[in-house]
Amino acid sequence: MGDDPVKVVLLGNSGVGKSNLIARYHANEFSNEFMSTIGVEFVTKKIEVDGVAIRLQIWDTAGQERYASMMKTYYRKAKGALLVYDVTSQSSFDSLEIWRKNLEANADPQCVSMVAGNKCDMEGVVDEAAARAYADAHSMGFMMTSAKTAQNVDTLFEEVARRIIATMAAGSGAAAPRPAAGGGMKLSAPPNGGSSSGSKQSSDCC
Ligand SMILES: Nc1nc2c(ncn2[C@@H]2O[C@H](COP(=O)(O)OP(=O)(O)OP(=O)(O)O)[C@@H](O)[C@H]2O)c(=O)[nH]1
Ligand SMILES: [Mg+2]
Repeated sequence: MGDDPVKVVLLGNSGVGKSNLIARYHANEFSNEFMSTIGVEFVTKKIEVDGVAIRLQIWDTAGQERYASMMKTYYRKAKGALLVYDVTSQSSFDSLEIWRKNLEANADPQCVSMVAGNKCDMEGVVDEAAARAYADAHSMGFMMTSAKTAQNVDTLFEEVARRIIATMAAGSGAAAPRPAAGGGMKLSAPPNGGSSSGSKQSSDCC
């Protein structure tokens, strides 16, 4: 994949846990306090998936309606998208279709997507089978995650990276896999203002 960063965007209603998913993945952090994201932020993390090095550039923005105008720029050049809902909020799941259509209208047609049912450490109200079926129907991957306990967080980002690698390889035929050099990460703008720690979390299924 070379050293070019690969853009992944997180989408979903305000409060579903986008920033905390990124903070957990990037810095192994979680905050119980709800501080809605202002503007657009990104972090980068270099990982290796199936022997291929890839530098993910993970973008976060507020899921609030008033930021809708900046979304066109947000989607630009995204190779992957994570559509996040909160398993305790039916309306956050119902909104995914709006986010998906927005993505479809603005992102590159090659952009791969995954649905994440976040907050799976809590009792959910959203029917998981229906959520999986929805993801399937639109050729999106599906995963239940918890930014709080770290369940499936690494797996979620690794899976989207895997799908991006496969799509890029199929599209260009040029990207020769090269071994990853180190596990360096660069914090360009911390989602929750904290510093990195970087230890690996469990990725058992919920
Ligand atoms: N129990 C539980 N709470 C979570 C989880 N993820 C996030 N939260 C909580 O949900 C609230 C919102 O999380 P954020 O990550 O700020 O949500 P967001 O999607 O970034 O919200 P916006 O920036 O407004 O779009 C916070 O109080 C978090 O502590 C989770 O996996 N489990
Ligand atoms: Mg946020």
